[in-house]
Amino acid sequence: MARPMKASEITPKETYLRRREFLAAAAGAVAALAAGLDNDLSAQGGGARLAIAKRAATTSDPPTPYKAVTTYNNFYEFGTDKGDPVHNAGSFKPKPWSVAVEGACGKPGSYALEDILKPHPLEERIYRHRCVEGWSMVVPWVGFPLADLLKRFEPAGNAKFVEFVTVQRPAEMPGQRARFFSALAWPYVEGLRIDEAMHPLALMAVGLYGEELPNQNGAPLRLVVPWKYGFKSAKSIATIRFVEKQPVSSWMLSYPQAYGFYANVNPEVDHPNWSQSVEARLPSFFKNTKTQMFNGYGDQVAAMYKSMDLRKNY
Ligand SMILES: Nc1nc2c(c(=O)[nH]1)N[C@H]1C(S)=C(S)[C@@H](COP(=O)(O)O)O[C@H]1N2
Ligand SMILES: [Mo]
Repeated sequence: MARPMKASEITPKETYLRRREFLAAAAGAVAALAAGLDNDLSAQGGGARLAIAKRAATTSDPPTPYKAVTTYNNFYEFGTDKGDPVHNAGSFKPKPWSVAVEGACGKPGSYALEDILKPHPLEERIYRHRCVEGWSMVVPWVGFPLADLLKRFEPAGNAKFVEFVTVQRPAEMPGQRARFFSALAWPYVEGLRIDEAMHPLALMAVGLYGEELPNQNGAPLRLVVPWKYGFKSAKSIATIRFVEKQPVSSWMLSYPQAYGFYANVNPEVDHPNWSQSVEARLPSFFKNTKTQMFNGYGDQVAAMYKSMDLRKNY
């Protein structure tokens, strides 16, 4: 006869999966079905399970079902529809990987992924994650503070900003070889002011739901900056560059009236084409969740913008 399972034997993944089943059985199921999130995709799952040293939740909102997190994605290198990345990222190879560290710092060079990860105990951080398009999720990311990584490269005094550049691999990324039209200039570039990059909430993520990142979520290494719109969180990072001048991001280049450098979540500054005051919490598509200033992280980050006009610096 099977013995009953002790609570200590239940892994977090199992807990999540149960919660996910529960949520699917509840209100989410109808919306998820309508959106095609429950189609049986040949979805790219995550990689190996990760050993997590520490856990912290910054919200009591329930995590968004794994399936929504990994099948409803923005990753234009794999296509512009939300369902494209999970279908098109299958032949992307996140290993082996290395990151080029450049610019104003004491330790520039090319670093193998293993060397980047080695000194950093992994943490799980449950964060709200909001796209500028008006959908949001709650994701249990796995990673480590970006600050801990950047400090190892010894940023110089004139390193006022950090630029993050996504890998350029047209052979593996169909969006980068679009022949007639490209929504973004490649490679994908994003940036943070150095104090933002050093903020303890800024995460260098390597996984979600306890496993290595699926390709469509930015394997093997992506940023998560929870008080900013999702586009600040560059995926599949190949270059980290310490610079003196504010970088020009891919989104600023494509539509400067809509996508500013700061991109702090701000319900009072509308996108030129839609309101930013509400959001749809996936897997629901109803925009009935009120968007919070700085995505709800204002008590921790507002001080960094005290002297700025956040309508101008959107
Ligand atoms: N390289 C790269 N990074 C990217 C994007 C992209 O198109 N390319 N999209 C951004 C946008 S708009 C969002 S909302 C988030 C989505 O992250 P997720 O798919 O893990 O939810 O990734 C961001 N990082
Ligand atoms: Mo986004």
